[in-house]
Amino acid sequence: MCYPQRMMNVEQTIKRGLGNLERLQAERGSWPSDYGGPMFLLPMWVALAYVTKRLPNAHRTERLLTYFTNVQRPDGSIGLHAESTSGSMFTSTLSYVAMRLLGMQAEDPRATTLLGWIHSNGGALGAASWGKFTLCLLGLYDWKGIVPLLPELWILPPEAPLHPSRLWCHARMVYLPMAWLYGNKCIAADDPLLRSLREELYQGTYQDIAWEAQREVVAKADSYRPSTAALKGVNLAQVGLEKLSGLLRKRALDECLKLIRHEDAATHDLDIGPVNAVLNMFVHHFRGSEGRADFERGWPKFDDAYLWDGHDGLKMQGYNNAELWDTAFAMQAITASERAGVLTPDDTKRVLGKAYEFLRANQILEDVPEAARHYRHPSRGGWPFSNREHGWPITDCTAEGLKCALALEGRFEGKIPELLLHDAVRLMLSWQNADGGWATYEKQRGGTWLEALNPSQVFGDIMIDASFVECTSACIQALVKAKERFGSRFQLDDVIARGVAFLRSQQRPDGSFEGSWAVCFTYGTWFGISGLRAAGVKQDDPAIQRAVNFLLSKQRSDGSWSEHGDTCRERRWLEGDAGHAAQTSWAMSALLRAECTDRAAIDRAAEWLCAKQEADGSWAREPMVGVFNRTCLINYDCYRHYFPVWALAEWKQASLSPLGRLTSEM
Ligand code: LAN
Repeated sequence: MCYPQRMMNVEQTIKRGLGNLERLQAERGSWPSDYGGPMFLLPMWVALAYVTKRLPNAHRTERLLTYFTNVQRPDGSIGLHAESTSGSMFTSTLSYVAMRLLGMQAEDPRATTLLGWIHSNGGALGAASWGKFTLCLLGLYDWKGIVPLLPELWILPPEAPLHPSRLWCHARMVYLPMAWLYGNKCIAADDPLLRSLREELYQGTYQDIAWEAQREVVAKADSYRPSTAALKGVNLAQVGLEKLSGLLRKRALDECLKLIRHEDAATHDLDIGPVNAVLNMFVHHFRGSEGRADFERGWPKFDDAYLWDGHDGLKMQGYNNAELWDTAFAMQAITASERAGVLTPDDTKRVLGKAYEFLRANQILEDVPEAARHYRHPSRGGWPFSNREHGWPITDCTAEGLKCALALEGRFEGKIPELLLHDAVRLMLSWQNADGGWATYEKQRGGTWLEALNPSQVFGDIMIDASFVECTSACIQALVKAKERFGSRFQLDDVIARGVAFLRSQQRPDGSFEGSWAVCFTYGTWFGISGLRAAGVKQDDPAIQRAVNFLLSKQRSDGSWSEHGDTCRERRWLEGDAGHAAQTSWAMSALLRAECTDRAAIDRAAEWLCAKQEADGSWAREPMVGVFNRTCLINYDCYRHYFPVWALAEWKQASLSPLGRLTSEM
């Protein structure tokens, strides 16, 4: 394609893409979207609804069953996530139970194929630990058959290396209600359906199962992190300690409950994520009349926030929503289009004005009450992933939020006060780790050795919050802008330099950076290059050159990039089936930011993105690219709407500059 024609093509694509973004924007300024994918969440919620006699009405039940059916794999199983390439005993077992609790007959072919898969893959006794735990609550598995989750850990001195406050906040907040429920050995009231399930799930008679022997049993399908010798030792010790638990149990359970209720209050009952949202409600249910008020306050939050009726059925989302995160990226795609001269500030006034208002309305203004006593880091000035109501600020969400706030400062009424921007900077500084990087929610608290005690079996790297390429890059980018804006008010040079050193230390021998929160090397390398370049690392620096060469080596002949979702679990590049718009956008933007001299490669990517746009300005639904804990994919449905626009805007901007450079790219 000749140059002027390509330029026009790109410009029209961006304009159509922005029209689409404007259409999808909600009145409150954000971009609500489907955040489903993980398959262990919905069955846990169904279990709760069943136990508490709150099963949904016929229409919603149908939508739930539609979802289970849509994600069922050709072999009858259900995977850890909706696009898994293999079945999981954990999610297959829980989904089978959920489908039956929702009223599906045992003879229904969807149930029989699922159960057939379970039985021919070793049986439900091999479900991963969180599956066994959920079955225990339903009385479908015996508490003797799981490794004890000692509530007493919570009353250890906080300095103890095994104190749960050292865990990654997501693991900590899941194991907290688990400890309470385990400590009380809670079991739902029995009924004929549950009795029948006890016989359906296991081959042989339920009464004859040797429960103690099942503690470490795990199906091959669920064994991503098999027990280490250290974990086996700790498990044995816990079994011994459980027998002695009498004296301290009440105190420990009281402490757990105090922390659970604090989490509910601090998050307006949303809780940090869908797992503890369900488990905390189980706790309140089993507290009986004492827990009634807490339960009634929390229950509506599932409908308000976690449940999403999508194109493939009614599902439980991985978070209460992804709105702040999506809004911050959409805003950056739009401001990049302004810089590229495709739109004027007048054109974007409405959409950016609303988005800015959402940003302002969702910055966190206060620390949680008695933060330290409840193991919470300060929050004030931070931005969350979803909304202020949720209340847990995150390093890179704060960084993306701050970047947007600074870029749009002074353009709209109802300005974010400068003092709150200072608070955001200060919070980011307080989060920097000793290794120079940034983790997700908190500073690193526990040693990396704790991962050897990961009891989840199906997830990797769940135990501690440690520095990540993405979080570090985002914080560097934001702090560079803060330095431009606030001058010498903050001492940022050394902070940024240490961040750069961390990023450099993470580059792999092949030049790539591994991403942890999306698939995978295109995402990580986009962040790696962006962070280094924002900090002033030159385009001819060997780190940049190596990263560029890596990306070029992975470009497909049609100009796109495509990494398969299993890349993250295998930690090596696996080529995807077809060009992927979000991944192509990351790679292309990375090359532009690196001032890659292979313009032809970049132009091919731009043409590919233009050709793939739909008539309404969107890009078609594509394989999920969000990921957590190495194994579970999650759907960031808006990525396909704004990342291509953003990358194309950078392409246009670079094409306009005499040296083919992005001036102020980020
Ligand atoms: C998220 C969502 C946001 C995400 C980003 C901000 C995008 C990332 O850059 C840092 C990590 C973070 C905060 C993240 C971590 C893991 C989460 C919380 C999730 C993917 C959403 C759901 C997931 C959570 C762990 C799901 C529940 C499962 C457990 C294993 C507890």
